[in-house]
Amino acid sequence: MTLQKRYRLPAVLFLFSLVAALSACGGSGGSAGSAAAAPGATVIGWQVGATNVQTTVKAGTMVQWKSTDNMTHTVTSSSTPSAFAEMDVPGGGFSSPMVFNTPGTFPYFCAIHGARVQNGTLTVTP
Ligand SMILES: [Cu+2]
Repeated sequence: MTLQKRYRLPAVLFLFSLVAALSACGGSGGSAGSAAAAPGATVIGWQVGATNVQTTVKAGTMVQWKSTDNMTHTVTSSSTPSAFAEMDVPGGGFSSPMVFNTPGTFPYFCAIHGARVQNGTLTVTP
């Protein structure tokens, strides 16, 4: 085995992981959001500075997040593994409606502004 061969494989692996990381970052999230509230949806206000937002709903409830500061946000699960697909919240608009059928506690944050200034927990009861 030559010295050259020894170094070639790790370099290729590094490039592959870099491409994977970049494409994961470039993804625009699960949904583009919507302009209006869905009928019957529980609407959660979502803005920079909204921390420890606590909402409790019954299983089967439709939930939507609304940008109340006209800025674009995300609703991103902070569980590992992720408990739900990331949602985009367009500035001044709503996330796509999402029905939570499984009881549990779902912490989330905004991936654009960061968990420090934007985080909450959705609790779904049976
Ligand atoms: Cu945000």
